[in-house]
Amino acid sequence: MQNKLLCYKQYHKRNKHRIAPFCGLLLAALCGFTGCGTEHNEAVTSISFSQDDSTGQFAADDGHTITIGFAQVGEESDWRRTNSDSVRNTFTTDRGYNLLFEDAQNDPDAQVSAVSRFIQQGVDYIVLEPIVKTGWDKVLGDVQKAGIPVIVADRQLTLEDDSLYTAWVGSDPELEGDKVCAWLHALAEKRGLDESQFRIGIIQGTIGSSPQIGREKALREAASDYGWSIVGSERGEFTQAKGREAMDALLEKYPDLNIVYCDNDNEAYGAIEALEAAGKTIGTDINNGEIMIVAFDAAKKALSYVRKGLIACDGECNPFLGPEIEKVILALEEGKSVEKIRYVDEGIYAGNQEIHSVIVDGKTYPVTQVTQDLLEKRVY
Ligand code: GZL
Repeated sequence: MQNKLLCYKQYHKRNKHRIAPFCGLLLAALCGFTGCGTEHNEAVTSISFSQDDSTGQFAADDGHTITIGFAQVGEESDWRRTNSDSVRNTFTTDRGYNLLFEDAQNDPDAQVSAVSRFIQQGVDYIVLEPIVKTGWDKVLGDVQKAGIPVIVADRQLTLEDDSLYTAWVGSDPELEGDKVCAWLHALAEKRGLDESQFRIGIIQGTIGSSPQIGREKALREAASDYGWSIVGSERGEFTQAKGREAMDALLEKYPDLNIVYCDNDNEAYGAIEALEAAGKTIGTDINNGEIMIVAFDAAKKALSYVRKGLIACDGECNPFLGPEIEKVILALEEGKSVEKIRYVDEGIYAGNQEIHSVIVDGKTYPVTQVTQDLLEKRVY
């Protein structure tokens, strides 16, 4: 591994993220830009990282570890498990990290308590994937007073004071929804379907989570634009079991429903089970009694269902956030400023090339056809 020694001065452990940009300039002046000049403050410690030329990733050379408190949502879905693996595989001990992993099991109060514990544990950074958008002002205020930078990932949160977090990286769920709805509209136009006959049931993810709110907002706006009917919604909690229960309830209440909008793949797996058990035919020929399913995440298993025609369209949600979070942390360690909000790239998948691309807010997004070759190469 060719190492580019990254050597810099760390001021005070707690406040480097706050004063580091200034400190970096001051130290650069003092050290004549050598990066590793003489110390000017007993609190200053010298840390050197090596950067692997092939991966571009850094690792601490001298045993210095960065302690990270990670407050994870739970293990409700394939997406979440892959997301947790991405974080665990990034912040390993041999790469210079001490990862304190707290799984809140989808309990918002437990997640707030975990963040409070991180303060007591004196972590260097807190990484939070908030179960729901609200309820974070008090505990993140305590975190700010303790001088610990917060990186929010995956889901968004609503705060009175945005200075309570340093950076956010993740998906844009409303755009994910816009793409899938644009695909539904394009399919209707291509096939000459009467969109006023769309009777859509929603299987909702965790109520109050940004993906549930964003994906549903996109659907309701599209329904209003194109004259679709949203017949009802049931809670699926992003899980397969609840997704099945939700589908059973929707079928019971709305027997003429013809499209199911699942907030994630695992709910779609449950919906497929329920529809097949009810003797329904799943497909896109809704004029002849088939029921069309669309979903989000684009996990490998779901894409195999897309290929089989069980899921008509799947909006990708990128779970590989570990390396993206690390980029933020290493930038802060180097005293650099970081983007406040950064969205990761995501695609949209369908079983055929009937619709080649969709346009959302003037931007064109290619629709990827799920082929056997794609499935074999799919990591997640
Ligand atoms: C979306 C993520 C959602 C996934 C679900 O960013 O938070 O939570 O879509 C997961 O699979 O449970």
